[in-house]
Amino acid sequence: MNFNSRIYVAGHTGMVGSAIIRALEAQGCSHIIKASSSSVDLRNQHQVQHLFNTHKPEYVFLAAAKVGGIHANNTLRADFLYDNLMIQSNVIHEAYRNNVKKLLFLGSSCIYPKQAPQPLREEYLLTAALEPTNEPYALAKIAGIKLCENYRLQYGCDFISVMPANLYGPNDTYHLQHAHVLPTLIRKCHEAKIKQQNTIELWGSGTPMREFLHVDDLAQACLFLMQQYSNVQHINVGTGIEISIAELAQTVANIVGYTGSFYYNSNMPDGTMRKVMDSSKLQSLGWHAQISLSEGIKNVYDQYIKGEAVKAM
Ligand code: GFB
Repeated sequence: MNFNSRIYVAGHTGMVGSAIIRALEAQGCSHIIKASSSSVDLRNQHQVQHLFNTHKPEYVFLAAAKVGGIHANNTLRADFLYDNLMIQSNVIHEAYRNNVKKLLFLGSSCIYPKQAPQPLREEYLLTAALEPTNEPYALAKIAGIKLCENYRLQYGCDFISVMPANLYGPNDTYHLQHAHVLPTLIRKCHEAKIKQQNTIELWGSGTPMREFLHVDDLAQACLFLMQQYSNVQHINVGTGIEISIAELAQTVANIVGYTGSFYYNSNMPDGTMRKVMDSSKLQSLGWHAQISLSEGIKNVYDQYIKGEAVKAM
């Protein structure tokens, strides 16, 4: 991949896709192909065929996906399975048909079994049952990994899969029911501060542990892996640092300036109790995350209060 390569970023308006575009533009890449969901429905095979026939991309970052937090995953189950299976099948198959030089597919740490040993190593995939709240999304992402793996094995395609930790950053979604925990905490703490409320509802027990990765770190890792990694096995991208949801809530409250308390609604699910990834494979290639969680949250909150890079309230 070089400055003049034709690079298609599928999902360019999303948090991950827009971060990859920022990173590519910063490197001087000038031929980036973007297609909004209003012009191309990636679930539609004919529209994806037309897109590839027209633009002939040489490299593809497959960041398009239906995503959401625990409640969205748990309730929009058919949509998470169908949309993601269709999007990734169409894009990966057209990348094969059009002789794309390399494709990078983005998955998620929820592909690993619910009770897998920690930290999660790449080889733990498909060794036991999944977490029920996000089984449809995880199954779709596992199918995406297997598509990349098997197009490589059968046709020699240079398709790789990257599994990030829980992401946050610019262009996140702040929907109170459907978003992930970190943007939701920012919104809840900010609104409680403004309205002078002294208590905030959170979900589950507060005890699950999560590993958070800033999306700009992920974008750097994706560019690095596009250049450096060509292997049949997927690869983890994380920081290796865990935090409980209760600790995260307090961290966000301190940054936002919310001084009230939190209570936990146990009618809402905890999901996986722990999912910290072993990213030693990536680190051994020479890549490390650069953005600390507190620095990243401060940066995102600054943008949130300015109304920048914020979606779907
Ligand atoms: O970020 P989150 O929705 O996704 O939730 P997952 C993380 C943890 O935060 C869970 C708790 O234990 C939630 O119960 N939590 C507490 C809250 N309060 C809230 C709240 O107000 N909103 C939200 N959203 N959570 C998703 C998967 O899992 O992570 C996806 O469903 C994907 O498939 C994604 O893998 C990265 O980390 O539980």
